Amino acid sequence: MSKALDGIRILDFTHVQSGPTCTQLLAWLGADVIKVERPGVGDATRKQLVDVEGADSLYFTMLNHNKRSLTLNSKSETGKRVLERLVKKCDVLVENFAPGALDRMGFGWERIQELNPRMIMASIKGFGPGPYENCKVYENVAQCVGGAASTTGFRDDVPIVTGAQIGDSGTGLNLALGITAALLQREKTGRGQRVLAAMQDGVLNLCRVKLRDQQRLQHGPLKEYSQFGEGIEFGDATPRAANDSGGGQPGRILKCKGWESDPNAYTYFITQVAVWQKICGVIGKPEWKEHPDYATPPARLTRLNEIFGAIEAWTMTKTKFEVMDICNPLDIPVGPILSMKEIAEEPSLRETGTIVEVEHPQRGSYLTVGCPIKLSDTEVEVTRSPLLGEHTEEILAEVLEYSVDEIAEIKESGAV
Ligand code: CAO
Repeated sequence: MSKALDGIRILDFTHVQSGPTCTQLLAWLGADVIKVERPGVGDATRKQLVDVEGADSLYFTMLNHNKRSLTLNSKSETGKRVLERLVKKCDVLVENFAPGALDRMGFGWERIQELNPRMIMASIKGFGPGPYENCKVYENVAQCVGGAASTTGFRDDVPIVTGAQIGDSGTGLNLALGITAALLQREKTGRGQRVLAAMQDGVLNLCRVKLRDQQRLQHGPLKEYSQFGEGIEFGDATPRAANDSGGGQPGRILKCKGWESDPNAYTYFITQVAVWQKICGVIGKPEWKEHPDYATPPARLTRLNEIFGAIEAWTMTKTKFEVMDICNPLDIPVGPILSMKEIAEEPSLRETGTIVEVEHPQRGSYLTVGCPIKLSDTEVEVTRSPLLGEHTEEILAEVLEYSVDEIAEIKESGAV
């Protein structure tokens, strides 16, 4: 079966998490991704969080499937010549170096355009243009400067970063979309272009409902937040709202049977307006169905603690899966808090390729996440990440079309 991005070749200058997320996705969709790494060193994550001595870490393998690895010292004279040829042979250059690194290497946007006017140059940076554009940024910094941390956590406690890597992997997804759009536009214009995805922008984009609430605050308290019903005044910024949904359909995380010993024996429970009467029936409060203090969404807003208390008294008598089994047929939206262990063992996620088991020569088999986007005409087969420099000779010969003697010379120079 052909794949969506067949024939697209990517010069992958990415490292750590954000950029590799993007190029891994492009590789899954069929692009030929050539990961360029420093000889003898490679992507720093290869040797970070090592769990199997001598093997590439899970951190690296889980971000670099379906790629080929070329080692190249792009700061040496020979290395620069090889890189020039690579730029001419590729469609897209993807990078997430610290700001200015590519210019210092001699491969800024103007040089890239001279070498290959069709090339798309795609970058992830911590910040877009402005006062912080030269800053280095990691995941949690992005979550803090993008508005996620100030709105996550409990009202009376410190700001919290989330376990979801919204700054790194989230921005990688944005960049992949930008690249595919630029490839489509190139079909019409014949020209490449620059694509920038800033991590601050990516996090903020995912926090839009909190910016919505910031503006709603100017017109009165946020009535869907628990703090309204508790009579606690709002300040001048969107507060942390713990597990409140904060939207038009109030929801919370509630204890389920076993919560005393199992840290994940909880369910999310949404009191969707359309199923209010069914909720009252399930939790044994039929009198709330028509009672004026409970029957309408505005009436319920000042009573959320009492209402969720009653729902929790019911959920605590059931396991989180029983809650799901009872509520789903009634269209009541609930979701068990699944642990990573439960997710890793969930057969349906294996069947869809969302979780995949991969064989690796240094570490044996391990689990990884598969492609989260399913295309009916592009079957994704997850193949293991490359060893450092595993494809150097192959790429020099097949992609860059160097002769045997030239390859020997390049190797002799220490550039690869
Ligand atoms: N050959 C020769 N030199 C190479 C090379 C190669 N193949 N690959 C990288 N280098 C050089 C770079 O040119 C750079 O050199 P200079 O500093 O002299 O310009 C140097 O290696 C280090 O690159 P870096 O500054 O990007 O790496 P770092 O470890 O110091 O910083 C990070 C890492 C992530 C903070 C920074 O790259 C960054 O801010 N990136 C943008 C934001 C981002 O993606 N953050 C998410 C990271 S995941 O949490």
